[in-house]
Amino acid sequence: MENRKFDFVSIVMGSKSDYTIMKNSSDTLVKFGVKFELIVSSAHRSPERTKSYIREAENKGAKVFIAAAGMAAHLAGAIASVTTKPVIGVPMDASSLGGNDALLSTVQMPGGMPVATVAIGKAGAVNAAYLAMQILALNDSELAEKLREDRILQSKKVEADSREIEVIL
Ligand code: RP5
Repeated sequence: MENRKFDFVSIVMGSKSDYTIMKNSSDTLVKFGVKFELIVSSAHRSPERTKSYIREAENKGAKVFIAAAGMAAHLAGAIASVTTKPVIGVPMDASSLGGNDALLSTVQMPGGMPVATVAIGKAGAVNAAYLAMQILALNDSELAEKLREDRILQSKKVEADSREIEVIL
């Protein structure tokens, strides 16, 4: 059988408990028709599985990795250590520190080992998907056009929302 490769985004979460928030990432990719894989694998609890999955996903055509983790969040950095594909880190609010622990653990990478870190929680999950698509769109004009159209829709929504409640003298 022909071994067909296609570009996709890989979403890795440190725990199933991250899924409620990270569904916002996968839903955003679905909305734009972008293929993705989504798995649970932990930097701490299943380091070997994480490493071997990243290598397999890269071989299958993963072009961007989204890594979501909370607390002492090392998942994005651990993934960055085994691939040169772009890694986007989403800090999860999973402790009494409100996600600030995960934000700092994710963003403070040493030079030469980047993780593009987005906001804590839902906005970060959505933006991770957008950023991943913007990276794919560098080589996909159809996707680039969809992203341009989405910006126009966002602008129109602001105007429509304002019209519903605005007071202008
Ligand atoms: C992190 O610890 C996970 O990414 C999750 O955000 C947090 C708590 O995990 P659970 O104890 O809920 O599995 O590794």
